[in-house]
Amino acid sequence: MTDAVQTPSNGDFTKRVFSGVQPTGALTLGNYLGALKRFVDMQNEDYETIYCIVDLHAITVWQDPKTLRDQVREIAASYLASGLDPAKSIIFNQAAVEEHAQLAWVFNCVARMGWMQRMTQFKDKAGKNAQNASVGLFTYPALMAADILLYHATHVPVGDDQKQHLELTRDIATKFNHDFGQDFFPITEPVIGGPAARVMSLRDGSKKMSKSDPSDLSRINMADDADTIAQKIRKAKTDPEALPSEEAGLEGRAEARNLVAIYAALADESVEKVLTEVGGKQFSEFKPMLVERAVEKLSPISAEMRRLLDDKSEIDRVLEGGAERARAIAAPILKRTYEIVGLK
Ligand code: AQP
Repeated sequence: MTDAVQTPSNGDFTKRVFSGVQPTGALTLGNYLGALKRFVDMQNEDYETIYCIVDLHAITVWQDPKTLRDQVREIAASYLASGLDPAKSIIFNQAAVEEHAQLAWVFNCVARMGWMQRMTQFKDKAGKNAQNASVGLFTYPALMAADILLYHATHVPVGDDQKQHLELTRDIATKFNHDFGQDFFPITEPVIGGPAARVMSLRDGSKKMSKSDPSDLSRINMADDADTIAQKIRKAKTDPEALPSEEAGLEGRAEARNLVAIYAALADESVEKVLTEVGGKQFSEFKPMLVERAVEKLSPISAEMRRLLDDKSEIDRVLEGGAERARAIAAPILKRTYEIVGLK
């Protein structure tokens, strides 16, 4: 890792990945396929990788102080059990590196009200009672931009739901660079795609699978045991038709598309390829195949999570070491930002 502050004038930005997950509950198969699995893939490619547990984001909605630290550890356990390796990736929690909040303040002053007001996630999460939502929930995307740009990250793997926030990060970087006449922040590329960029609820194919959905039957949790996974998939909403052999046949069949996409992502195959294998099958035949895939992938991960959470000292060591390495990159970038703005 380098702690030099790079700008395009002294060379291209290092290929660096930043991404994060909120410690707001047990992770779902959506989080795994849309985020964690890709975190691991990118760790093993040609990038420096930084993966954060974004606890400052979590408190934009109420979190019980007694359980928040354990929720952070649970996400850390999910990261490690999924294959993130602290020798290859920096793994830490956001609150441990104060520079995140400091850069977020600068970005709150760069971002415009109109930009924030367009964010659909705020509208979804605040619901009908927007006047009662926290100000933090409204300015969440400025903190997310700070998370990413504090490390001059060039690539961010996220699920499809985060695309708009990534665009706002690019807008903030562009405006900052323009306002202060320097190409200081990179224009970060989102890394979105694959069959599971948006895993949908098992109960409603028009809604994202989410860890905060009130119905546990709507999602598969990474820590669910084999019986629970089988039961949830058996109860998953479907339609009476057999599966098609081509993708066009999934048109207007949100639940069928979702189950096939999950299968494809678990099997590391494309939806087209899966349909050539399962086309013509009824759900009564396909669902047990999906159960088998899901259990095969998640069982070893949940067993390793249980092992890690049995003795939390290993997790705490990883988080402490990660925070130190993260700070070594973040501090000079924040310092230079303050200088550019005229704060030092
Ligand atoms: N259903 C999903 N399909 C694909 N990717 C998903 N992600 C979340 N749900 C899906 C991706 O997981 C990463 C971490 O998400 P997060 O915890 O920071 O927040 P989120 O997007 O708000 O996820 P949830 O599960 O819906 O959490 P709650 O219920 O707390 O709001 C992100 O990369 C996200 O895209």
